[in-house]
Amino acid sequence: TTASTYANKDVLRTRFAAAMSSMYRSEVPLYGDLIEIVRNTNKSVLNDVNAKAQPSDSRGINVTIERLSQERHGAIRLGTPYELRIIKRVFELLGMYPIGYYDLSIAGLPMHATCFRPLEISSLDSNPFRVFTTLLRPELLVSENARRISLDLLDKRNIFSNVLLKILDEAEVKGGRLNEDKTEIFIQEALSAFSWQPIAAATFDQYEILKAEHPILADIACFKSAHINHLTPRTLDISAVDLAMKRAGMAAKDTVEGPPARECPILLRQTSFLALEEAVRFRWNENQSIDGDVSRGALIEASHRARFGEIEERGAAVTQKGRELYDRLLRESQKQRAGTTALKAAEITTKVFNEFLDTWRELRLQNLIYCEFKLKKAATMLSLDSKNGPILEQLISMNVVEAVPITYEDFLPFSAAGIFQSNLQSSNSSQCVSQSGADLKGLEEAMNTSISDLDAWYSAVQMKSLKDVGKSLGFTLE
Ligand code: OOG
Ligand code: NI
Repeated sequence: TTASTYANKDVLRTRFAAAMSSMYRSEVPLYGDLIEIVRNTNKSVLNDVNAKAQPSDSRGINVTIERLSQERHGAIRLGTPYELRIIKRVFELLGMYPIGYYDLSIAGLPMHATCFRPLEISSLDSNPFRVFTTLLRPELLVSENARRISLDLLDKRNIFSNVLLKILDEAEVKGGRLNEDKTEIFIQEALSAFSWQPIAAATFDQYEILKAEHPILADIACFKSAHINHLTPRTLDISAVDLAMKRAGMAAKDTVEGPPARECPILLRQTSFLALEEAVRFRWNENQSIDGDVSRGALIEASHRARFGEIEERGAAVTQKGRELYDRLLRESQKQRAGTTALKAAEITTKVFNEFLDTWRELRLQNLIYCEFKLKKAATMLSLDSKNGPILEQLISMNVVEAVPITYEDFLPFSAAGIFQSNLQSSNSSQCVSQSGADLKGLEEAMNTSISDLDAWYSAVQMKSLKDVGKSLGFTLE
């Protein structure tokens, strides 16, 4: 047979994300419970919106239930440039590309990150699966010993099967496309790189040394896979899900990361339930084989805490100006919040964020958010006059053009850091990292690809929509 049909990347990504979700559900059953809570909440929010006959985007909820019910992000922590380069190739076959740079050293973590996700709007609509992918920066570790042990462990491990590597090679020869008859095996082999491996690659001593330096370091370097450490469904009402999680007895974080609750949601609000204690078995010493005698008693039985459940509510993407305002208000509220209770902290944040306008119209007019412009009705004989202000605004008030806030598809470094910290119970997190700053070039070199710029991406989406609307109206909009 001539197997010349290639898999559609959007379909493949959907299958992969679903397979990963079911793997994680069986590994971490609490994640399954969380999915149920989120599904029920989303259903009732959408019912509400429909019952009130509001336009569905009045809260920035321009999302279909189809997209929503599959929407997830995951996170992995990689140890070496080699691992990152292979992962990049795996994601490429799934139509996911690196966008955005996240410096986590600002939070005392020896790593930086990017997000792999679809870049086309149609692909995002079909399945927006994204993976927050961090890479260890060994050069930031203060302890020589910890650096040596972790690099040694990472150097010895191989998280990818030969079958997977071969499939990647073959697909790339064909221009980065996967034969349909290879999809099942590809999904299985790729998934295994993200699966939980209950027998550690490190000895117990090595684990203890790295964990004392930083629990994240132990999580990155001591295992045989790059286990997915959480999978996050998107909710339309994070406050409601947060409450339901606590009612269901889950040990949830006490504060929600990101901006406070608003009429017009912006960026990203996130919270999580804490990482679970999971059984892990370690070798006594390096002479003991990992794959040989693993019967009970031959290994040290211990546990590790890394994997958790998270939820998020997505709002509008903000412009650079909006982002600067967000960052300033976040810093301000953090300063004022220091040492207060969670309840008080929420109050303070809400008050500080009053400065961030809260109607879609004002947000747009102040150039704080990005919008997609859509033609609402065929327009003939428009009486437009540039003396009456910007043409675009006239079209919007005449109901000819609609401005729909663009959903923020990415992450926030301070929120990520907050999520990391809450799952580590580490007291000395900033002491193990030397001050150094962002290194976008370093991450790009490590993966041998350039990383798309976040702001440029949203700005291009907005511009394209303007151009399209202008074209159908027969003039140029800007
Ligand atoms: C990644 C944490 C960041 C998010 O949603 O901000 C993240 C990690 O814990 O490895 O997933
Ligand atoms: Ni996350």
